[in-house]
Amino acid sequence: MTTASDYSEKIPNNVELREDRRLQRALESWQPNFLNWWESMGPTLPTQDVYLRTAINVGREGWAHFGHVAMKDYRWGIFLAERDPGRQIGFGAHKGEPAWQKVPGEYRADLQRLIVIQGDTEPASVEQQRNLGATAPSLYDLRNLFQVNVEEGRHLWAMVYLLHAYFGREGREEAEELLHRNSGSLESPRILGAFNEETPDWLSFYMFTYFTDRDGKYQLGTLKESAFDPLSRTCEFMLKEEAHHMMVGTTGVDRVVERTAQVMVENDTDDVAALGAIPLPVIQKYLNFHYSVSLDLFGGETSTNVANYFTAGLKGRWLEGRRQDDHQLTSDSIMVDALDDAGDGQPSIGQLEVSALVGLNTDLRREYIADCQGGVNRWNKILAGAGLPHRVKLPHIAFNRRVGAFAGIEASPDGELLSADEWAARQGEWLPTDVDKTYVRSLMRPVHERGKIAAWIAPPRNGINGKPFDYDYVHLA
Ligand code: BYC
Repeated sequence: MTTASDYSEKIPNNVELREDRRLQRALESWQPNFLNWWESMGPTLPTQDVYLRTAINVGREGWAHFGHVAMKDYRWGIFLAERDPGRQIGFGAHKGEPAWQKVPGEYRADLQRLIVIQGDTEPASVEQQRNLGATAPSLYDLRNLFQVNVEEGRHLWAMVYLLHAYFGREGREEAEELLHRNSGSLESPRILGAFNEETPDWLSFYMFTYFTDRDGKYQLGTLKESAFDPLSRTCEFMLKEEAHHMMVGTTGVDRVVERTAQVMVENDTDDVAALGAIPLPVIQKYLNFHYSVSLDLFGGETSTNVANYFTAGLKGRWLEGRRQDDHQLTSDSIMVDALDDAGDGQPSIGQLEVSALVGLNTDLRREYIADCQGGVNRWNKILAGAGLPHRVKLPHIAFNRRVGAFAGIEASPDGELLSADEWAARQGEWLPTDVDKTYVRSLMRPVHERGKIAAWIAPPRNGINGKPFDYDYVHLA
């Protein structure tokens, strides 16, 4: 079922907003608050206009428009994927029943919580990235940063629409709160850990868009399965935009590794810091950090919350429809990573059999880890292609964890358990130190000239939307 896209309204949408004046008014009164937030917490680099993709519809025959727009005039709209009127719930206790068009009273609180957590991450990432424009390595990268930022803004709109349309006064209050919490704030931080970390340099940005946006891909994938049809349709469309964010991260790290490898080979040295590239051990440390904080975003290895979400039909599994089981899991089990304590006070890292429902965060995290390994394989291929024996790798699942089974212990990237003292003495070998961060930051000088690129990163293979690398992607103010 297609609903025509209305692009003439204050808030572009394909949800027939004009048919519901109350909702339209409520969202129109949230809009200036959003714009104030964007002005005060969004990108700081002044620009005239940016070559951006704007979502204008959801159909197969083209859903986006590309063109130079002033960022404050970006048309943040509300777009849900097309409705399938015959859609049935695919898992949990309500499997086979028609998908819900309204929120069932008994699941209201849980659904609202999931939507708020999802919504909270979107503006958080914009806040984390707000100063990066000042040090962009090229106009192409600058444009991609802003594209990611405006789309995260649109994803906030997507969640706020659901809160306003389906959760009454409480939903409207939560929508306000989404603009009041801030990344890194001491009084009112963002909800999930990774979204209070800094993104102070472009290596962090690429790692964030590779590892943390990828958590977004997997979480949205599970919410796309939701019995609550408006949430499912919203997430389906968000995933379409998310693909570009993945591309920015994947090719961003590719290009850093490529440049480092090139400088290593040309100068026959591992010590590329003196030559203006980012040393491989520093890249590995950034990878270790962003991967481990992103693993935390999946919640505990075992969780009754996730068991309840699944049974209720609120949150499914990654590619639920392709799973070859009963989609209810009431009598299945799964091995999850766990800390074994043999009773002698010497814990070790092992596995534990638990009910499949309680282990669903682990199930999703494993899908994610397999996907992350794909990036590592790519980067190692670049190193191998340059004739280098060096390799990067994903650290052990227990490394640097602050949530879940390993929150209370420390482990090396190889999974060796460490005492607190050993960890304190050695963590600088594995996580970026102040010296590493200062070095990376020292490379972050803006290259805002058309067709030019910073020396620590290789140019991209392709431009955006068929445009060349040296296109005028951004006009600075
Ligand atoms: N930090 O039962 P547990 C994205 C809390 S990213 C702080 O194991 P559950 C994006 C947890 O809330 C995707 N707290 O957790 C990316 C719970 O609190 P309560 C965002 C944490 O509920 C880049 C307690 O610990 N979307 O889109 O099974 C740019 C016990 O935990 C953390 C979602 O996450 C943490 N890391 O799973 C832009 C989807 N982890 O109940 C955007 C919605 C857990 O004791 N969220 N806690 O007060 C969910 O599905 C789940 O809430 C979680 C946690 C997966 C986050």
